[in-house]
Parts: sequence; C-alpha cells; structure tokens
Amino acid sequence: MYAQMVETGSTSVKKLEAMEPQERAFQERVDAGIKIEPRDWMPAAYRKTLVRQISQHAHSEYVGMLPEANWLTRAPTLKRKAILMAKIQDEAGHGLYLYSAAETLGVARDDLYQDLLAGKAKYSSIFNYPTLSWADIGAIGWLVDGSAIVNQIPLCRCSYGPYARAMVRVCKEESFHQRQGFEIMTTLARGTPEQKAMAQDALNRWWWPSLAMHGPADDKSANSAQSMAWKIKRHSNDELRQRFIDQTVPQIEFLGLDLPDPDLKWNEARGHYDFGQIDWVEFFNVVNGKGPCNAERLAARKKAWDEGAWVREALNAHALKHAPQQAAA
Ligand code: BYC
Repeated sequence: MYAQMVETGSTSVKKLEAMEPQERAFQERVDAGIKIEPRDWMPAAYRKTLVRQISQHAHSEYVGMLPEANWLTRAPTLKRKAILMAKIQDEAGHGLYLYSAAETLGVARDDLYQDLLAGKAKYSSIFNYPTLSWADIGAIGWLVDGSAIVNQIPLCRCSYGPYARAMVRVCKEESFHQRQGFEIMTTLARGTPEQKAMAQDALNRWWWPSLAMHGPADDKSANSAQSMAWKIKRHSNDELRQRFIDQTVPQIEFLGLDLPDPDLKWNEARGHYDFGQIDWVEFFNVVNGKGPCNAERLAARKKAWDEGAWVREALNAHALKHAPQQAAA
C-alpha cells in the first residue's frame, strides 16, 4: 500500500497521482518492496534524506565510541577490558560500513566527516552524556544498544539496498553488545549493596536519554511521514520508543532494580506500558550542541583527526608510489 500516513510534524507527502512518471515508477518500486540501488534513478529529496540519515548514523557510531573508551583503562578485569575493546572496535566498523553506504549516494566521506568536526552535522543525542561509573558501561550496552537494535532491525528492510545490507551485520553485532551490557548489569545487580546501587544509579541516568534517542514525538518529527512513504523508516519514533519500553521493563524487573520512572505502569487496555513525560527541552538542547558533553566529544574527534594527519599522508604517499605498478598489473 502506498504511503501509510502517520500523524507527524512533516509537511505533506505527495500522492501517487500527483507524481511525474519517473517519480511514480520509483514510488511503485518502493511500494512493491524492490530495493533501490545506487545506479537507479531516485528523487533528489530521497537521496538527500538518505545522506542525512546515514551520515548522522555513521557519526553516531564514531562519536559513540568515546563514552565507552573512557572506561577502557579502568575496566574491572582483563576479560571485561577485552570485551569492551572488541565492542568499541565494532562501533568503528559500523561507522565505516555506514560511511561507505553514504558514499554510494555520491558524497565524499571526508566532506561528511568535516561537517561533523565543524559542528554542522548531527549525531545521536545519547552520546553527549558522561559515563560516571563502570555501571554506565553496562547501561549503555543494555539500554543504548538495546534502543539501537529496536530502531535498526526495521532498517534491515529499508528501501535503499546498501543501507539495508549494512544494517544486517550491524544488528548482529549490536545484539552481542546488548547482551554484554545486560550481563554487566546482572553481575552488579546481584553483587554487593554498593554494586547494586551503582547499577540503579546508571539505570536512572541512562533511562530518559535512551527514550529520547528514538527521536521527537511523532507530531514533532519533521521527516517521519516522507521517510515512511519511501520505506526508509518502517515505524514511527513513538512506535519504536514504546516497543523499547515494553521489552525493557520486564528486564528491569528481572534485575531486581527499581523502575526509573514512577509513571511506568502496564496499561491493560492499550497492551503497553504507560510512561512519564520525556524532557523535550533537554533533548533539543542536547541536539543543538548544548548537552553536558557535546564540546568534549567534538574536541576528542578533532584531536584524533589532527593527530592522524601523518597516517593519512603516509597512506597517500604509499598509494602514489605503487600507482604505476598497479596500473601496469
Ligand atoms: N539525536 O524528523 P525526525 C549506536 C533529529 S549509534 C540527535 O524524527 P528522522 C551506538 C533528526 O536528525 C545509533 N538528533 O528525524 C554507537 C532531525 O533533524 P534534521 C544511532 C536527532 O531522521 C556506539 C530532527 O531531530 N542510530 O547504536 O526521521 C555505541 C527531527 O527528527 C535525534 C541511528 O542513527 C537524536 N536522538 O528520525 C553504542 C539510527 N532524533 O536531520 C551504540 C538511524 C532525531 O532534520 N536514524 N534527531 O536536521 C534513524 O533511525 C532516524 O534518523 C531517527 C530520527 C529515528 C534517529
């Protein structure tokens, strides 16, 4: 069915009858579930939306390494350190697949990355919060990667082939990340009273940012209606947020931790948990660069870029030196 309408803050979505033949054929392909590939014709706005979302997603993976890296040198055991190192390396890999997927749309990775460093590009709000204790590493894996899976599994069926295929592998790895986070939380929740208190504190601090991570409420989501018509997004922000809450509350109960929101209650009529008000003022402040760690995160990425200049130069010099041999071969 064409363009399931959702009530969102978006401007109106063009009806099939109002489209020119080329755009109409494109939309019919999307509606039939046929993947769009890089060389296929696509509306300029579809391309632009994909570049926006995929590059933001790639930046999120890159910036998202930083809060966890903060605990690499202080992980409680060698085994925990090795696992955390592997997880952070996975996030770097996700960034690479995603920048590559964005490049299939005719943009250059360096330009996208420079937009991030210049503070012009968005990345997920969640990574602008600090990691204050080891339990935060458990909470990130459990709640942040947990939110990411709920959001990203539908992206495996997104209409753009390279993005959909990248997400298949990303989701497999995110599911390992979510389990490692839950396992850290289980250990702490069953540990000493101090460890349990640390787990509770991490849950209380990461709960609300994890809900906000799913994006503004549907009536404030500028892009949802069009992105859903194009089958880039398969579900609205509110639907995915509710799905995350419904699957996570029983996990909180299993851990024996207190619910982080007094309004979290099962609603028999809706078949979902009700929950309290998300602080959208805080969310938009964080998105607009005024979160607790925005400046620190960008400074860290800029430092890594500057300090990596010699590696880029060396790789370019090596490539130039071997270009004649490669051309001959
Ligand atoms: N943070 O119209 P809307 C990970 C922006 S990394 C910041 O609903 P859309 C991990 C939005 O961009 C996983 N900005 O937008 C890594 C838009 O602004 P623009 C990251 C946000 O695109 C390391 C405006 O608000 N996941 O898992 O339809 C360690 C209006 O929103 C946020 C992805 O990137 C936010 N949270 O829907 C551990 C998933 N939310 O661009 C873990 C891919 C909204 O118009 N992305 N905005 O200026 C998506 O699925 C969608 O882009 C979103 C937003 C659901 C996030």
